[in-house]
Formats: sequence, structure tokens, C-alpha cells
Amino acid sequence: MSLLSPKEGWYDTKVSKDEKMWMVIALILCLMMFVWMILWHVYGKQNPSSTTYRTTTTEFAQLTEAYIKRNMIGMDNGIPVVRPEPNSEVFLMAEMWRWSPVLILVKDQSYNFHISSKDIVHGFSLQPVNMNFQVYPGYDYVLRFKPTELGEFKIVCNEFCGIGHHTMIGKVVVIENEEDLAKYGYDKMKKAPEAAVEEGAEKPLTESEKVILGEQLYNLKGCVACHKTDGSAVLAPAWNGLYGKSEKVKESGKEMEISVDDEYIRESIIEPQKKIAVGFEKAIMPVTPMNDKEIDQIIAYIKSLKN
Ligand code: HEC
Ligand SMILES: [Cu+2]
Repeated sequence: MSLLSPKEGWYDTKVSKDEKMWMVIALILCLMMFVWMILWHVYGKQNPSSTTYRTTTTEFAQLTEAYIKRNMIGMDNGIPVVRPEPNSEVFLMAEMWRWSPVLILVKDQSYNFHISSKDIVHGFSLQPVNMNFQVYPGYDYVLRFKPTELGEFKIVCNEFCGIGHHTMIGKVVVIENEEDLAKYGYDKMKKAPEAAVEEGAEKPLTESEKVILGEQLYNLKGCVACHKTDGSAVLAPAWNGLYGKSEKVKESGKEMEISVDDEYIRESIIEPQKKIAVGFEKAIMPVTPMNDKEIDQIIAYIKSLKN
């Protein structure tokens, strides 16, 4: 029972003319909106007509990581850079709090983007063109993507996703030719050799393939933070001209002279504190777990860096 009951017999009183008119107008509006809902989808470019697959966060993360490993050409501020072939399948993953990888696309070429999230809901928002798309975990959204403008585009997250939300900025770079790469500092990057990334492939790598992989590791594993290749040695010894050089090191306080060869580099990576380069006693090199193959590639890379 409500507080104020309507008058007895209200159900049988006639609806007034005004009221009927408003109901008809509302009905017409409803029908118009309903029709527009369909037309908007087709003409309004509001909803992406995309294919969507069910996936899991783990599966999508594995696919993206394998994709990045196969196609990356370098790093940009700690995020891998990928240069996909036109018309290929491209993986882009949202995670707390980054978009990975950075993509280099060619103007007027099409790509099939697969977008998903590694953790929670994020929003894909391409700026400044203001293209928006909600990214739910567990779904692989396939969007056909054809850049028609040159330049650098930012991907921001437009779904509040936690403390690092505002730092979640990705990048798409649209180029026309090879010269454009230099503008973004991507001209020196190289793609990993195919033989190196095929799972289980045991084809021996050539020296130059090892050098490319070594350079990728140098970026991926963070050696780049301390070791430079332009001769500057602020935090740690520079890597150019390092191989073959004779160097003063300290082992348990005793100074001695060694020559930088494969064995010394291997030891420096596995046990950084054993022999310490004189002049760098204060800085501490962290232990980075690496397997034999990776250490070989690092050695090849250091060897390739002449003065
Ligand atoms: C936090 C800074 C830092 C990072 C990161 C770092 N190193 Fe070092 N590294 C040093 C310092 C400092 C030395 C010199 C002292 C020593 O020998 O321990 C050094 C020495 C070396 C040496 C011997 C060079 C020489 O002249 O004696 C090698 C080889 C080396 N690092 C490899 C690596 C590799 C490979 C990585 C990446 C997996 C790496 N470092 C990451 C700081 C760093
Ligand atoms: Cu986000």
C-alpha cells in the first residue's frame, strides 16, 4: 500500500487527448531511434564492425609475446618496437600500465589489429584522431586498420585502470618510406633473423645474426641503462672498443691486468662482483639471468662494437 492511493476507479477514466498525443510522439521517437541504431552502425562509423574471438588473458599474452619476439626491431623507452608487414596480423596488448608493442606502420597499407587486455578493462583511444574502443580481457578484437595520415599517434587509455593509468601511453608511428624512420630514431633498428626465433629451430646462427640478437638483448635486458656504446663511461665501462682491450680489474682487493675476451665477458655477466673494473668500484652491476646462447649473442654484439 502506498502512502497516497489513487482515487477509486482511476483505471477506468479516459486518457486525455494531450496525454495520448505525447504517447504517440514518444512512440514515434522510439521507433526512429531504433531504426537509427541500425543506420548508425552502418553509416555513422560509431561501432566497429569487427570480428571478435574468445581468448584468455594468458593465451593472448603468450601470442603477443611470441609475436613481439618474432618481429621486434628494437626498443623505445623500454617498450619493444615492431614493424609489421602490410596486410599481416598485428598484436597489440593493453596491460597495467602500458600498450605494447610500439607499431611502425606504412601509410595507406592495411593491417589486421588484434587487441586485447592482459589484465583488466582498458580503453584504446588513438589520439589526436579520437578513435575509441573498449578493450575487455578475454576477447580478441580484430580491427582492420588502415592509416591514412603520416606522423606519430599516441594511444591513451580512456578507462580508469588504477594508479598508473595516466602513464599508459602507447605509440603508433605512420611512415611513408625508410627516411621517415630517422625522424623517430628507428633507422638503426634491425629485425631479428628468422632462424633465431623459430621455436625449436636448431639452425646455427651466423655471426651477424648473433650480433643483431645481442643488440636486442642489450636493450631488452636493460644493459643499455648503464653500458653505452658511444664511448661514454659514466655508470659503467662503455662497450665500444671493449673487446680485446686490456683492462685493470680488482679481484678480492688485488689489482691485476686482464684482456677482455669471451671468458672474461661471460664471467662478468654470471658473477659481476668477482672482477671489478678499476674506476667503477662504486657502481654495482646486477646479476641478470641469461642462458649460454644469450651470453654468446651479447659477446658477439660487444665484439662488433669497434672504437
Ligand atoms: C646498474 C648498472 C649496470 C647494468 C644494468 C649492467 N651493468 Fe654491466 N657493469 C656495470 C658496472 C658498474 C661494471 C663495472 C664493474 C664490474 O666489473 O662489476 C660492469 C661491467 C660489465 C662487464 C665487464 C666490462 C669491463 O670493462 O670489465 C660486462 C661484460 C658487463 N658489465 C655486461 C653487462 C650485461 C651483459 C648487462 C645486461 C644484462 C649489464 N652488464 C648490465 C654496471 C651495469
Ligand atoms: Cu588502462
